[in-house]
Amino acid sequence: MSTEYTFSFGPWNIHEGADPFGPTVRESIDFNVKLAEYKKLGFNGVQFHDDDAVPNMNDLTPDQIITEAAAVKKKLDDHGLVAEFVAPRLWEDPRTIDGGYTSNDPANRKYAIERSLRCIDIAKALKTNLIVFWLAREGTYIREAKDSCDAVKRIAEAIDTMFDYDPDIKIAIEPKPNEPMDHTYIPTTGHAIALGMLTKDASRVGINIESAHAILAGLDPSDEMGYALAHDKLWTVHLNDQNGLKFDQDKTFGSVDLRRAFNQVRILEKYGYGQRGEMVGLDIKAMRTQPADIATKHLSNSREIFLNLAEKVRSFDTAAEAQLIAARDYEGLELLVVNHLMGL
Ligand code: GLO
Ligand code: MG
Repeated sequence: MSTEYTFSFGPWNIHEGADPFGPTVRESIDFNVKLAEYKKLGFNGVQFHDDDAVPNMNDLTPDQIITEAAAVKKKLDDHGLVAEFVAPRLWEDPRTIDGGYTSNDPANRKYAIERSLRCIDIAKALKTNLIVFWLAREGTYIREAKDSCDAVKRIAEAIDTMFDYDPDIKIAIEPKPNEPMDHTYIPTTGHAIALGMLTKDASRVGINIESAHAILAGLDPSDEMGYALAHDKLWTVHLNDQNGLKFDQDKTFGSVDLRRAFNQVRILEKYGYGQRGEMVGLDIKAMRTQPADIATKHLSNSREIFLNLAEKVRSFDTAAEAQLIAARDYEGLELLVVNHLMGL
């Protein structure tokens, strides 16, 4: 049975095109207008930061936050959309300059935990139990600034506090090795899964693998996926592409390395990813050069490339593959794959 994939992206993937060296180049699009785009582009799932749902949450009481989030849930229902996950945005507030859970300042650590509990309230109001942890500033610019042993324990303690607060939530860690930090404490899938073992319930800690982040760590995204799948921990993905070791590019899926993308789809297909409700999440930026009226193509194109690659996976000659593997003819296997991708 072929998986019927459902796709998701976050509202930040439709954006104004600013980069560190230049201002915005496209008008801001209202959240409600973005929601109306989802179905047209072929997407059912909405990924959220807590403040995508409740932008002024720092100025509101917990009850007010829940009321606002419930209104967003109503909008999702009106558009026939579902919330896939909510992620606490712990990298913009002045109190998270030096990290959230790993900040050296106890008052700032307290803020990070409070904010995470409000993020859980928002997730519950949006009817999702999945929290994504992109641990943006949980790292250092210089090694001596923090204690790396303490830091990891502090992240685990923060997770425990969240688990105590709500018995149903699960946390999918999105590892990334660098940017904005020089080094982060949870750079890879292996680190993230092992971090789960320091918490009170490892079964509630899983993974969100982003292709570009794995590549930035010098790893192959499909192997990272395989590692997570072996632990039954691949709970969502952030598919995109990345042209080598530079800033996090978030390019259209498959646009740099088609074979690398094929192998990601291949392992997802092989292990039935999506059949238990996991979504094919994208995390992709439009090029800065893209005119505003066509600045959503990166999303629909990535979805199309994913689905076409799923067909390529299904039509791959697995009998020839098995024979070549048995003969240890990996040169032959290489040609089989490349010819298949070339449509030969
Ligand atoms: C940045 C991350 C970021 C997260 C998002 C969800 O490098 O990929 O986009 O995925 O904030 O937590
Ligand atoms: Mg991401």
